[in-house]
Amino acid sequence: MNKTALITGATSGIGRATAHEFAKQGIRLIICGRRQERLETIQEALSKQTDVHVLNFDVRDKKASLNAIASLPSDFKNIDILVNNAGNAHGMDPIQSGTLEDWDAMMDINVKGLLYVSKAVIPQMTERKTGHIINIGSSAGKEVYPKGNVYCASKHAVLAITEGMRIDLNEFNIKVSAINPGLVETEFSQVRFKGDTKADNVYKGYKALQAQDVAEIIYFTVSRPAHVNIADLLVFPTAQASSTIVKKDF
Ligand code: NDP
Ligand code: 8X3
Repeated sequence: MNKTALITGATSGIGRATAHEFAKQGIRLIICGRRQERLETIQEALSKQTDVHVLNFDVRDKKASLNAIASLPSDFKNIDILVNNAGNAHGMDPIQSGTLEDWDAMMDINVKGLLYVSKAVIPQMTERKTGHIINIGSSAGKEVYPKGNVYCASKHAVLAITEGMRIDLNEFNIKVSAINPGLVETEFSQVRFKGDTKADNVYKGYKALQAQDVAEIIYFTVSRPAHVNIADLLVFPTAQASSTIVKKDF
């Protein structure tokens, strides 16, 4: 596939697995994240399969996001596939005891960060009348669960933005897709629970989705024929029926 993809949150979990999957398929990569060492390690590993450019910026920082994407060398400027993946849950508290810092982090990263990166990438897509934007939503964008409040709100926003993008970019031949996973075993819970032991139990007693499972779905989505757009996809591990119903072995 002679295409160029920009993946945010490529240093871990779903984003990193997607970078590996895309590299395997020959897609040229712009990998983004804040952890420089990881970006370089991934670049080194994947450069054997494809061209890889690294961008280190915090998606919360509007200027840094716009500047980083503007700094791309000319052979990486035409981005065919944008995977808006960077994001996390921060905390899991009832609304009456959640912290402002956690709320800011989720809205700033999951929602505003996605918008900043999209703002920087979309103009060359509209100009070329081609492109595919994949927004990583969540089952949390489809239903609200106890103590999920603001994380669920951020992912509901991602779904609304996805629909808005699909409508507004329709005339430019740009595909827009939301991929919405349930429980995926990544660093997500380490971040959510700030390293607390609570994180250790989230994926115990059942087989959660693995980052590779989602990466394969993302590649499937971007490799459909030109006339096919997977608009909105929900994927759970088999053990999960909804945000709150998970069949565990204990
Ligand atoms: P990980 O914690 O493993 O990965 C999160 C990625 O986001 C990292 O690469 C991290 O990079 C990046 N990131 C976080 N904050 C920022 C920031 N401020 N600026 C730039 N990059 C940032 O989690 P997942 O792979 O699980 O999560 C990826 C996406 O999938 C998220 O949007 C998440 O909401 C969504 N999701 C996850 C599910 C799960 O159960 N795991 C289920 C459904 C959706 P770095 O720290 O280097 O900046
Ligand atoms: C991540 C899945 O259930 O922890 O988006 O919200 S969940």
